Amino acid sequence: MTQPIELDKIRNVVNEVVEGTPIFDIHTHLYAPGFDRLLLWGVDEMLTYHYLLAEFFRTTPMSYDQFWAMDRPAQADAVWKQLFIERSPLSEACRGVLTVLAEFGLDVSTRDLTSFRRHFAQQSLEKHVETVFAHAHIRSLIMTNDPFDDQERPIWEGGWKPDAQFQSALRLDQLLNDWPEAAQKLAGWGYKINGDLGEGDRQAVRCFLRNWIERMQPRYLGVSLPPTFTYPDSSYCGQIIEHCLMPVAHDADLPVALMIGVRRGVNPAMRLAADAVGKADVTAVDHLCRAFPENRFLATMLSRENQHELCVSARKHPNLHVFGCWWFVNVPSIVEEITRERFELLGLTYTPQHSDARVLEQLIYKWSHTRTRIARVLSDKYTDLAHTGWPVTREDIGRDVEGLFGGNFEQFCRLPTM
Ligand code: FIX
Ligand code: ZN
Repeated sequence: MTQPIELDKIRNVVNEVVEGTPIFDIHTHLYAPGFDRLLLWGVDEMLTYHYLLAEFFRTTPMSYDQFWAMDRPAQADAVWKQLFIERSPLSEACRGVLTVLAEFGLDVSTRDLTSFRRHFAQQSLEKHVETVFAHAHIRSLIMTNDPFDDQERPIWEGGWKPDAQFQSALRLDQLLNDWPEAAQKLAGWGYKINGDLGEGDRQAVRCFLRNWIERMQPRYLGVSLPPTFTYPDSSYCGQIIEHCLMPVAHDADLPVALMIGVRRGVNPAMRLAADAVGKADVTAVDHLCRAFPENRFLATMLSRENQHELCVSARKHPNLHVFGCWWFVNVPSIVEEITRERFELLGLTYTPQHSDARVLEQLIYKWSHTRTRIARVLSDKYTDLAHTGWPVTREDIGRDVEGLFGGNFEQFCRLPTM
């Protein structure tokens, strides 16, 4: 065994290891450059991220229609003026934009959006992707891939294949949350569906899932669910889970990612920024893990109030892997609280964070802000450990952080670990 770290050096070593360990980002909304316009990047996209728009609409007399009628640069100008010039940009989403600009060496004290735009206009996309991965210190990421998305589907049908850097996840929101609409689409694509979700329809849905698993080679099958989600349940969603999703995921040896607690479209005029949060019933997760012990589940919940119960569920079910501080709980104060709670209840058997990045450069701020919080909590935990006389070594910290930053997920998914 190597030398234990002295108590007063633990914080420095944890910071170094957390900074120096590459990350496998297991849930994003980014696309590989081969997806063309679907990959969003640049300062105008960052400024019009839906997290910022929800804040912008609180500050402007402009109507939703007026805002949506403008082109992207004009929208970004409006957001910059309201959120960065007229008031200090101290929300987490605003600070994120500044973290990114500063990381590229741009002088944010100039407040000169035109010069920031010039920097991004000079980049070539392929090279820029590499630069962003290097700055964020990411080794791979997982996209969110939706066969029901009319822009995305043709790219897969054209033969696009995931690679080590941009991996895939098969997203099934429409199938599970809106069966009547999904049934019509499946029928339109040639599946034999009559809409009653009888055995014929179930067979067709299983066939659809197997076809897309074959095509996308996903790391997991994922779905976001409302706070009212419950299981067992005689609803279409409950039936599809039981008769289609579980058997197919089991046979393909793929985990199912449950993202629970989103109330979609609370203010539809805000478009992507329209969604809100609700406290869900964690017993649904318990029931699934118990009813399908041969299946594996990844789970994240949107409500702060659900986090503790989810940890307790994971203690009861080895086939449940908790991940990420999702969306509204991805703010420093709550990340710190949740991460502390998870270390205390689950030790090192979970994945603390995913980025949920929608714009390429957001990888930089989402991970730099997260690293700071994780390092702070981990330092406290190793210090407590050292106080008992347990020898804390750099090797042990390195091993643990590799697990937290992707290794635990790879092991849970039975992927080859890096
Ligand atoms: O459902 C999801 O995967 C959510 O993360 C998104 O719908 C949401 O819009 C988002 O970007 C949150 O970070
Ligand atoms: Zn997401």
